[in-house]
Amino acid sequence: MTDAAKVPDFSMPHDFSTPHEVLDAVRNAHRVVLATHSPMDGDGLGCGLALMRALKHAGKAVTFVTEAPVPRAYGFLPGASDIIQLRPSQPVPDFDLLLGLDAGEEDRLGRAFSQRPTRSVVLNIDHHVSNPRYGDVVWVDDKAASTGEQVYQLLVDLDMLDQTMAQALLVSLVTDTGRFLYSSTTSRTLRIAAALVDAGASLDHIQLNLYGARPLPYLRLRGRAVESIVFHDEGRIAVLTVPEGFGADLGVDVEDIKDLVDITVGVEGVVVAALVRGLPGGGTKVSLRSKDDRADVANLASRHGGGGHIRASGFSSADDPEITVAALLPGMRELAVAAGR
Ligand SMILES: [Mn+2]
Repeated sequence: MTDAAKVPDFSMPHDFSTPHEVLDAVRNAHRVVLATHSPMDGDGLGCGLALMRALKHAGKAVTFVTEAPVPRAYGFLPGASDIIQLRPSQPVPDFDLLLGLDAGEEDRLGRAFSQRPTRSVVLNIDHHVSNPRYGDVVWVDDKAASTGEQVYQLLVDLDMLDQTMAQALLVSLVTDTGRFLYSSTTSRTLRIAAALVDAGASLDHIQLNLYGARPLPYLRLRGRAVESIVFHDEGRIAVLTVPEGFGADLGVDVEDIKDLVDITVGVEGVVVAALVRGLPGGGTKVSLRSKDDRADVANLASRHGGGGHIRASGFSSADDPEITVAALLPGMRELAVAAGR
């Protein structure tokens, strides 16, 4: 702290409120479909559960759809079992509002977007800096550490927040900020977390049910992953390649595999890390992480057709993992150099 430290202002910043078009779109809707990126993470799931509950209370017909299984780890949250996993041939329920949550690209909403009714409204609520602003009503706030921050504000402005919604949104905040430790965490994040706790949400409940209750297969998977990390450039770059089917014998979720990226970037000395996942039916999904703002992985991901945040981003490739890694490494080396020593 400098001696010129300002008197802290504990009020919410004035520049943060729900855009009125967003409030109008939600208020005017009758049949709402909620969707997030597939497979979903804790942020999209928490936002969807909170909104599902709120909009049901408001008398609207609401369906929260997904095309990938709901991660089992979040089964402790009320409403998680009401999320509809669409079968490949199953039509998306009819709707007049599609509420896209935490989806940095429209494609990530799946058939809820691609098969939307002609006269429906698409509302895009997201915090990814690379969001192309798809949809009819757009609320992208790249200062938000999670979409949960935006949905918190939306539910406050609709005067609908209750304890159950607050708990779901606290999961959004906690999971997307690495338990409030990532650089994306702001004082606003913490103020909103405090407000959620005031509304009855419990951090201990999340600790006991999520981080303090890891299934043994999840931990075994992480052990295997540690053995498989390949380091480059004197340990400043870490790449973990997981072939399709990695951990299948353990019965883990896709979400558990995606979490492995935190191990790669968590190693001492690593500046830039990648998790390179082979996909069923071919192709590769890459998650990038950085420990230094000068190593901008959003920029690197965008060069490969993806996007995200400065320190967390990703992209997809039609190539297999080996070719993808070879194409990716030069860019990772540039970032490791940009970050200095
Ligand atoms: Mn998010």
